[in-house]
Amino acid sequence: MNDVTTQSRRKFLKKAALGSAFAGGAFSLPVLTHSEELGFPENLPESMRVPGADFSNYGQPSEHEQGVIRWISANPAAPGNGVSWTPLHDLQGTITPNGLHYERHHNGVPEIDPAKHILLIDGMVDKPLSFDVKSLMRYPMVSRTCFIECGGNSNSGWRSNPIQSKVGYAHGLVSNAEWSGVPLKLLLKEAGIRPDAKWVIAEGADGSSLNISIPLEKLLDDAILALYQNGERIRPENGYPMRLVLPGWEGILNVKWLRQLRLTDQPAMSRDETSQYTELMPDGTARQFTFINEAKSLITSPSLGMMLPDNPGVYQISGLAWSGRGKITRVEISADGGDTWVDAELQGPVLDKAFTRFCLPWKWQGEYAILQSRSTDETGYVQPDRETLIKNRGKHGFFHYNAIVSWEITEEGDINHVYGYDF
Ligand SMILES: Nc1nc2c(c(=O)[nH]1)N[C@H]1C(S)=C(S)[C@@H](COP(=O)(O)O)O[C@H]1N2
Ligand SMILES: [Mo]
Repeated sequence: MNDVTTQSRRKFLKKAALGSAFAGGAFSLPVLTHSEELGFPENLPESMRVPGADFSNYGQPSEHEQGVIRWISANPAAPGNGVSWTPLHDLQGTITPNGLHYERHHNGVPEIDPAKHILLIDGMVDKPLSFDVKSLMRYPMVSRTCFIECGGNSNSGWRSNPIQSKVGYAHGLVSNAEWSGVPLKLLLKEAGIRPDAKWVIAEGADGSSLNISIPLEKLLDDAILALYQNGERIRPENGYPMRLVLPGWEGILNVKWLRQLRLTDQPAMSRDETSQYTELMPDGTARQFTFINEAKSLITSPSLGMMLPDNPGVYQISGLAWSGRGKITRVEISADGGDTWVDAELQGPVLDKAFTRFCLPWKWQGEYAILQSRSTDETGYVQPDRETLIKNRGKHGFFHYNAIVSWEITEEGDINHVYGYDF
């Protein structure tokens, strides 16, 4: 952004004290009169008097919703390696439909016959155990709604220029589902944990034989061996027939197509915890074993790719917040690039380590604005702005980007992604 314009806009915003645009409920919502104009039901179209389409064995979204898709960014040089993004900008509420849960595969989706798949628990245990799906189905199950987020989500934020992608296609390597399955602690205790066991090396049955080290503590806390996703059996791309779900912990640890858990006294130091999923810090050392996804939030509407058509008009600001440390306790919204903040409403129930939807009506009078959201979790952690994140972590980060996202609203109602004013 040009400096002179930045300065004058900044002054203008200060004067306009945009925070007041949120205050009170002193504006009225438009009254809907369309049903009267249509003359419903006398003018019912012929197509509505005859029977509609047949029953179906498995429902699909309306043909009018075909644009609501996971955006695929795959690596043509390495088939099976890539991601597909959840279209967060097209969704409401907090649950990600199974067909739209983001995907991250290192070597494609394996075809697994559930009748032949076995999970082995071995290493530092009293007796190694193996479980097939049928035997697992007899264990007591729990259900838990939580997000899973790739450590590489939002990493375009580290670039020096803000990318102009829709929210989901820049930040949608995160999804939120109700996972049902067997608490891992039941299975580990049954195998008998030796006193010196500290780590568990988890391995998937896909071609990449992904293996990753997980502190035993987490598996004894709230980890689930999930068999169901939003009520139905896990989708092949999300780990069918079974996967690890570690609420609040980085995506890579949520091993899909899980086939082995080996208890050890030290981490494996595998590729995905040394050369990958570690972060170079400003002093040249690397952060490793950064398990937790820290608090984050995004305004999903209005957001890039949309427009503000009514000038002036009332808009419902809506978005998502989540934290791997616990519950979201607060989301604040700014329309002036972070000078003033107003609390958004959190839609309940607010769940631990899960998406929380926030909303706030905003009266826009055609002025230049920068919309931002900032989340706080129950530990008191506050989502940082980009400047603070870079100060703490350096400029060359790749993983764990959780800075405040800024949408620039022009006087014409166009929306752009910006990094704010001063950085
Ligand atoms: N076996 C196996 N597990 C895996 C992966 C993989 O490639 N193979 N990818 C990991 C990564 S990096 C992420 S972010 C999550 C993605 O889970 P999802 O595809 O269900 O969204 O799975 C993790 N578990
Ligand atoms: Mo990931």
